[in-house]
Amino acid sequence: MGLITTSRDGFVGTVTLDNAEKRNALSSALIDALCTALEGFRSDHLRAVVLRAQPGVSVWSAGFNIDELPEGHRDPLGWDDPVRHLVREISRFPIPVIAMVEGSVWGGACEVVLACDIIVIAPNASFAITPAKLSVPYNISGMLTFLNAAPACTVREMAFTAKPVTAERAFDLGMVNHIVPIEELETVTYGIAKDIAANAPLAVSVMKEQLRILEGAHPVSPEGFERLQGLRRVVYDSQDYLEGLRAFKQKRKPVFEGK
Ligand code: KGA
Repeated sequence: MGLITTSRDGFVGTVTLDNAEKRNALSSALIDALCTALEGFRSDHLRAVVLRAQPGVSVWSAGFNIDELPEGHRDPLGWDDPVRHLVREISRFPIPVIAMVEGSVWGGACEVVLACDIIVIAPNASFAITPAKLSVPYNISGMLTFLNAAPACTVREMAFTAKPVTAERAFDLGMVNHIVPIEELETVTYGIAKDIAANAPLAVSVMKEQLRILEGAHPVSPEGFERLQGLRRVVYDSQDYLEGLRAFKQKRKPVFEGK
């Protein structure tokens, strides 16, 4: 079974997440397929890409494939983690990527959407930052994706409570570009894609790269970086981390003890 489908219309490419059975959880296989599709669009010189799920889904993506997270004592979200690859691929991709979202977006998928260049959502979209639900120490560049997308107090509330924010609130906070009735979602999204495609692709891609470098220009001292990595290690070495994974697999609420 395919995990994604792709299509193209003129200069606009579309990648559709197509594994509703597993709620489009971001498995390494799905991410490989998605990155391969993006590379194909790049070599064919497309000018805008829409990233979407199948129409009518209630879950756009359930985030990291929790079944693939390591059992403990290993950084679960290190440099080579598939979601990190995908976020880097989208943000370094020389073509704008537009996320078109209906349904709920969880954890790593929330980061993936927020890493896209433009976000168009339906009123039933919602976004949750979930590491605290699982006792996973999110990685540093991932936290920066959230900080670049939402005010710091919003990131704190979302990260500490792990509760979804509604589409309307995400729009009011400036986290997304447009919220439109579901019947207009495709028209508005593909209208933006066509506007981009009609412009000069070299200028667009260099502006995208300028914005990426400027957004990422947050100096962290080596000591600060090592401190954060050390603190993250305490979390993935903990009993709570194992409990978070176990509880998900056993379909029950986790019992966290802070150790
Ligand atoms: N990873 C792996 N499998 C998943 C999954 C995930 N994130 N989410 C769902 N599945 C599987 C689930 O185990 C079930 O498989 C199937 O998808 C349908 O899910 O059929 P199976 O083999 O039992 P379910 O729960 O029955 O669907 P639902 O009732 O429609 O509920 C949908 C939601 C999205 C609400 C529910 O599946 C859910 O809560 N999923 C986890 C959402 C989440 O917490 N994601 C965060 C993932 O972690 C993450 O991104 C990290 C590491 N982070 O934030 O740090």
